[in-house]
Amino acid sequence: MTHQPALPTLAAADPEVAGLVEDEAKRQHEKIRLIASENYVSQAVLEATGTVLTNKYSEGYAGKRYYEGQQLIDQVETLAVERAKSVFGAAHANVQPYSGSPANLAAYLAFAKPGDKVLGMALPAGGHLTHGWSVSATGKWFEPVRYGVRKETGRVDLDEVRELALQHRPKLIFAGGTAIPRTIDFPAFAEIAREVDAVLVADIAHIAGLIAGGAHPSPVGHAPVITTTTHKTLRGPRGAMILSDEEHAKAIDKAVFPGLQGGPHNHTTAAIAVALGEAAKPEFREYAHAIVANAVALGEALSERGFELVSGGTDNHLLLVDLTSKQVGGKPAAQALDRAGIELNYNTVPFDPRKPFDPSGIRLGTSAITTRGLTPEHQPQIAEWIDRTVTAAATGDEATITGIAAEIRELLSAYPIPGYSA
Ligand code: DSN
Repeated sequence: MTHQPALPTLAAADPEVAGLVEDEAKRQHEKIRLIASENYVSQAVLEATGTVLTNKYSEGYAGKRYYEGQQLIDQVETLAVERAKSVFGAAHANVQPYSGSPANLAAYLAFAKPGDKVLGMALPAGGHLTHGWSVSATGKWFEPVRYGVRKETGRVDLDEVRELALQHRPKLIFAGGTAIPRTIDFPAFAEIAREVDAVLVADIAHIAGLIAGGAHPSPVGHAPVITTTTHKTLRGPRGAMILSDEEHAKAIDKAVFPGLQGGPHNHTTAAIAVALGEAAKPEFREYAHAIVANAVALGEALSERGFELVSGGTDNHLLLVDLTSKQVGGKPAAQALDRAGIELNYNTVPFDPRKPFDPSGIRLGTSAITTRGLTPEHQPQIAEWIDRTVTAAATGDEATITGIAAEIRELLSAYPIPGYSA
């Protein structure tokens, strides 16, 4: 098995880097990837990413560039923009943000001034750093106000969001985050934003693919500004986009360039166009629904084994598990699971008494294993491996962990990943 496309020139020119890439491909093949923000892109997306488009500077937008030679780049970017608008039903799309954090920063630059209040979900409750968390520039340069989830339900407390919005009258309200296992109520957020005249920014980085595939309600028509990465459930290259209505389009474009960024990464733009082409196909709808079916099945199997799921389950691709009752911290559990062949990340849970670097929980997502072809029938076995590994981690039983890694390699040998084959 080798990396695909094959890397003979790289191997000859720089065997050290080629060797690391080959080893990473093998590592990805041999692990059950449950990192909720990761996926495996198609061979076509991989190929588009590694093209001569990386050689071109194209500051500006199609038809209005600061460099010559844009005959083809303009077409590539226009294709990505038109496909984004069509897949999501949005009036406007900017496909240039380098990743999710710069996309969110563009929303700040477009619609707020330093010192303005912004309302976002607290990081330990499931929000993102760029929604105003204190260590982020967004929490230092703006005045953050934070909402959380209800302790009894683990779900966003919309009454609290409304009260905070009325009390603080923020310029921006962020809906969305990185560890939210439940459907986001975009119409309710929109009503609150309207009441206080704030710009609602829906950060759909985690659920963009589910929205594209009809497995989560869309914020289009509710949030005038929508930011997203392109590499999570949407299964594109590492990158980002901002969708908006006509009213907010100009400010977004100005904020991305020249406000925050220089030249767009054209090879990434091409790969985003390819991924959006894939997302427009009927198979992608099946894929999006299969992701959710896998997450629900994995959640049920974990619950049956006594794992405590934040909010009791999931509506999307993501599960947040509180390991307190298993008497092991999230970090040692995640590290043991990685040794066992299951990669995920340790995560705070709402109202976590432990610190973010050593929290009580783990976060799981099913977009990558669904791409690989695993189905709900596989989830009881995955839950059993997780259970056995977590128990082994608590008792220091490394032999069990090594045995599970072999069982997992055996299963995965029948489910190759794109980008690594014979
Ligand atoms: N890294 C993203 C995630 O894992 O959800 C957030 O930045």
